[in-house]
Amino acid sequence: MKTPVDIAVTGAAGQISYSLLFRLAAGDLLGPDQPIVLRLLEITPAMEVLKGVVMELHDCAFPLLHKVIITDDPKVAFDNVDYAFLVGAKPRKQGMLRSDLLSQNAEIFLVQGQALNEVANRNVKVLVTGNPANTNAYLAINHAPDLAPECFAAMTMLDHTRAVSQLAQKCGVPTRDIKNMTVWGNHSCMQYPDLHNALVMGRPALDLVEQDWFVDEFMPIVQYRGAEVIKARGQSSAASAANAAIMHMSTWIHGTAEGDWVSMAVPSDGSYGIESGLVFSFPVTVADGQYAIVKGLDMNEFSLERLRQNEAELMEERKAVKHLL
Ligand code: NAX
Repeated sequence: MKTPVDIAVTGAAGQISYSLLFRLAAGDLLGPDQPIVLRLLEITPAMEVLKGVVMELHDCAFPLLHKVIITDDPKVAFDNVDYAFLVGAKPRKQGMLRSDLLSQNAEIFLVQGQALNEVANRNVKVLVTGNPANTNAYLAINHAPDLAPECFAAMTMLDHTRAVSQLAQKCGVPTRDIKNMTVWGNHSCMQYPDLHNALVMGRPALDLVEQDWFVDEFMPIVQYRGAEVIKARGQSSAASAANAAIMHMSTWIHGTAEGDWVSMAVPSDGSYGIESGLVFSFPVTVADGQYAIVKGLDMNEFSLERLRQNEAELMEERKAVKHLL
């Protein structure tokens, strides 16, 4: 049997983790012959709930689940981890200003960035899901100076899979026939789900769907999908978010398929004119565990304007947390 691999999950008693943990333990990330240790972080008041989740994990008798560690100390949770899913964050409460939400979450990711810096494996892959995901990742990167910024990414994979699914349904094809989908920018309603490079069975998507559908239906459906799920379910996306987290990390480990790419929010290197360092969703390919932004795509004025709007929103978010940088 292989040596177990340590995986940290924060917000482990929350909704997304209630799906994520069981999929990790079932081998959905690292395969059927890789044992894992789950290191679960929660805030102290959520420990009792977390104990219940751990009982259920044990009750599944997963052959690959070597050990479960629960803690409210980030340094224990991140000790020597290879993979960290930063899911836990404070939800926006009624009457709370967006700037308050940004600041409160920024403090969480500042502390977690520092802890990762101190104790995580130097090649750790850290996926930030907790919102506002891009800016939280930016904060964590800034407080982990001894880790390469490329150890971090924020999650726009759920936006990506939502976009793939909408296009596949519209064209009446299975999702596997959609390639080169891109969601640019911030994981917010400002995001830009872009069909200009998407292919449907090898043909340009924009030859197959009307421009009006792209702008007036596809884009808002993807941008506001999270709100629609809340309206219908009374709770935010959870199983689909967990699936996206696994898909993001799995692609980061195993690579993208030949001729395809995915959307990941990663530190900008200035590509497409986006301010360096901002955590921005780009089309990326992955090989040997390293992501690379897809360069040189032709961008029309419509697309460039949407990229600039996303950059401006992320710079505003950064301004709201600058006292913590
Ligand atoms: P829940 O509120 O169900 O769970 C969050 C958990 O995080 C709670 O159990 C809470 O105690 C814990 N927590 C809070 N502060 C913590 C800290 N400092 N350390 C460790 N744990 C902490 O939310 P859930 O539905 O699971 O969503 C989690 C986060 O994902 C939210 O911020 C949510 O907005 C975000 N999402 C991001 C998505 C994305 O695509 N990037 C999509 C889904 C989701 O909306």
